[in-house]
Amino acid sequence: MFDKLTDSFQNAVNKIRFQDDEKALKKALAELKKSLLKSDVHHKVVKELISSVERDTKKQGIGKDNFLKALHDELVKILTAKGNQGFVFASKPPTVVLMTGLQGSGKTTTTGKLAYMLKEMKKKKVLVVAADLQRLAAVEQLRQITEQIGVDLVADENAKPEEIVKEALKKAEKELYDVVLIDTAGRLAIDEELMQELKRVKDIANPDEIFYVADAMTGMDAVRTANTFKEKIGITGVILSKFDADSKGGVSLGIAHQVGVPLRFIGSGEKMPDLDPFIPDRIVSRLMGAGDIEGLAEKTSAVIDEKTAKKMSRKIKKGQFNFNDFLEQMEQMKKLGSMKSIMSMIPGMSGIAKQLDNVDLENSEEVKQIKAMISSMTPKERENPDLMNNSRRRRIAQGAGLSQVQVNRILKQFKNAAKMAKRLSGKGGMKQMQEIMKQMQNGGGIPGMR
Ligand SMILES: Nc1nc2c(ncn2[C@@H]2O[C@H](COP(=O)(O)OP(=O)(O)OP(=O)(O)O)[C@@H](O)[C@H]2O)c(=O)[nH]1
Ligand SMILES: [Mg+2]
Repeated sequence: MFDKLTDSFQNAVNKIRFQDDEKALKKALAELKKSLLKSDVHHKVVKELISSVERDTKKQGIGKDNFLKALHDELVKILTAKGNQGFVFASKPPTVVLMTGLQGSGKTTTTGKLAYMLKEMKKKKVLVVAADLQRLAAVEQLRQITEQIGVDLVADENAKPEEIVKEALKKAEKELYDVVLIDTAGRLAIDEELMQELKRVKDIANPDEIFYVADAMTGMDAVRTANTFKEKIGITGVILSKFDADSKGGVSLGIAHQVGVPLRFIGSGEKMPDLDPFIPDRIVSRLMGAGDIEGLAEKTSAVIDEKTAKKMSRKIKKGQFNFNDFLEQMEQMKKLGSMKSIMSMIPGMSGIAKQLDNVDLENSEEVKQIKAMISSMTPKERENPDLMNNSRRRRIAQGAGLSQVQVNRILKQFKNAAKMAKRLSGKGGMKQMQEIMKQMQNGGGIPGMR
């Protein structure tokens, strides 16, 4: 997610040795400045960062460690604005959140993502409210999203947004919802009439939080419009959507500082799990290539049920991992979001994450074929693929729309993968794993899967 920025920081840090002179520091700072500007970080923010890092490094003595520490501390400072971090619940439920933003910025998608996160990770009872009646298809879009994630919706195409919000709050009170998320109409630009509507909704909703959803691809415009919304209706947090499409990422470094409101979440894809909390010290750790173990642990522990994980690892150790387990694992992986964002949270793996740019595990041809094949197999065969003789294999291939060669190849791959997993889970497995990672990094692909 932050590949380019991480590269910039590493390049700068590499310019300076463990003990060094002023000339080296100047070089490192120049490199840092150049690459930050290239990543679209605002020039004022860059200037402040550079001068503080220079001052602090000199004060502590010029060298790699002190430079790193100064950079780390300064980044945390710049990314931190007064206010809440991540999602904060009101002391008395329900926590009411108003979602605002320009047209097409990603409000509705982000509302769905927040609802999904609160339901799946925090086990909260969430109510979504469709207060966008500008666009005819808006209510339908929200209906589809909430149905998909299994969250309740209050909508009425014929009522005014204020009325819907009133009704939703009553319902939330009565039925003990933990969180109410209000999706509002988009504005093409800062339009007075719609601003007034938003103010009326705000007055009735009396929200605990007002999030401004900004499209990361709009760069500096995101900062400007966020500032206007802050002035006109007051916002308590910014969410940057479409961060996956914004290859530079610089706007995320400046926005909290420039708007004076914390950046709370980052949207990194179109799917529901593609939303990450933006917690400054964790982000800095990721930016410096040190991963985010805390974030990873939070994500996996909420999604992966411990009992299943233990059962799986026992099976893997015995080499008993079968096609039923495979389907179960795929379901769990789906809840974690993109492979790329997971990899970038593991220390030292940001390099690999970069190469996973276009890997969509769920929709890859390979996985589609495997799923088609599994759906044509009987439960017994899924448990024990050796039961399938030639004629069964032919039938399965027909049923799945595959050739028999493809079926045989998948079965063989699966056997190899199970063997490899067994080996890796045994003694010295970690070391072998590292070897494999190294091979992958050199562009060799996943051994045993080809
Ligand atoms: N790649 C990517 N696409 C996103 C992200 N968030 C939203 N989108 C896409 O952006 C488009 C607009 O998103 P919406 O959620 O409908 O935006 P909106 O702000 O509700 O739009 P209006 O209701 O018309 O104002 C959709 O196609 C989304 O799939 C993201 O984080 N990454
Ligand atoms: Mg919308």
